[in-house]
Amino acid sequence: MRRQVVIIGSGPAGLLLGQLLGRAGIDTLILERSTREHVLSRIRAGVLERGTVALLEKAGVAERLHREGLVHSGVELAFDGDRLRLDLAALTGGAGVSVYGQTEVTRDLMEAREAAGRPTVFEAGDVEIRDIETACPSVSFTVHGERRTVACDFVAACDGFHGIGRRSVPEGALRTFERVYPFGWLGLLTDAPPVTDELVYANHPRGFALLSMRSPTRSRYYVQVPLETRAEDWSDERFFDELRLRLPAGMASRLRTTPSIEKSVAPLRSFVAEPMRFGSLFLAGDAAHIVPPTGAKGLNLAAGDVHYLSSGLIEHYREGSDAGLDRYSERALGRVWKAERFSWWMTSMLHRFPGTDAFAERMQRAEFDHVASVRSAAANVAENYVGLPF
Ligand code: RFL
Ligand code: PHB
Repeated sequence: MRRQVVIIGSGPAGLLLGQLLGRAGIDTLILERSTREHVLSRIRAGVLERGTVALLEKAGVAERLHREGLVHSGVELAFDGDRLRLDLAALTGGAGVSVYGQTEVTRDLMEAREAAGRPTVFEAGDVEIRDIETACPSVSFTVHGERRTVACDFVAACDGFHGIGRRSVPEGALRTFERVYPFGWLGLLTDAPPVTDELVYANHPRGFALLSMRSPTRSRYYVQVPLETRAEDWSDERFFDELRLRLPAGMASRLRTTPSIEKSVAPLRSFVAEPMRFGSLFLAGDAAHIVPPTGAKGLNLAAGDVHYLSSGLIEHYREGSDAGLDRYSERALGRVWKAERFSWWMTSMLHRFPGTDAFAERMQRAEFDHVASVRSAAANVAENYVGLPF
């Protein structure tokens, strides 16, 4: 069997790449380790930048997003009970973000792929990538106990941080950069109307808290927790009690304890692998970089990579030019590092770091006051939050 492009991973990066290439007449096969149901049950991101929305439009999968997604033209920061609303629209000349769950983006893309009859192999085990230093790479995998091999022109590793793609690059060809933060986020999803109209990111002496949402009837909340925290040890009551303690008084009093649909702990990490290409293998999304979720950038960065990679591949097949592919890593990384900076900055300003000193805490407060009082500082945060242009 032969395909033009084999995509590993059916998360947002792999699915969006498959959709954009498919619409351009390029033949793709997606190999996914998990089941379809498992991929659709992972609760992750909730905020889409305008560039991500535009790319989903281009991919022909934005109809439900426009119908059901919530457009937010502001976001709130809180510090020890003091509140600051960033008017994203006023600070950026009209931009905002869309609140629409990653689960929904994934579902829309999967349904579009199925409707177009493009192939995906779920539960593809032991994926192995070979000959990426040549123009004839191949990918082998096991499905229903049978080993298969597919030859192709290119392999796109969209298989997340723990995937096989990055590990298939020869030792020494990649340089990696990493920062692991000494805390995680405990997230809770609940069927209750959000207590605020916009997202609220709060720094409090007890730790960071975030009020987010998925729809007018579904809320998503997070609290900073020690790394060793187990979600099972946190009852819904305990979670809401802690969340209330970290919020400005007016918000805390409106927050009711409602049953959780999902509760999980996510560690926080910054990570970049350079370059994002080795021969015929391209890395995209979490396979190449991780940001802490504080800036809501992970899924959006995956979309940015897919924008550059899809246009390079389309140029290759349509015009016979490799200029876009040759520049892929450089163009993607330019945007990645800016988002790494923003996510690191938001994380540094809003969390309580164990063992930190009073000077570091005053610096956090000074950052908040600076954004609150200097318009250009607020505009800088707003421009990054709505997303830098591709
Ligand atoms: P994914 O979504 O991890 O998908 C990778 C897919 O590859 C499969 N896979 C394999 N398949 C075959 N063979 C192998 N060897 C394989 N190894 C792995 C996996 O099963 C999976 O299906 O990566 P992708 O597509 O790059 O997408 C990245 C995003 O999922 C991620 O960046 C975001 O979820 C990050 N993120 C957020 N991003 C935002 O833009 N806005 C947010 O508000 C936001 N909030 C978050 C987040 C991530 C969080 N967690 C849990 C890490 C909030 C949280 C709590
Ligand atoms: C979410 O709704 O899951 C979410 C929103 C904003 C973030 C991170 C996560 O910065």
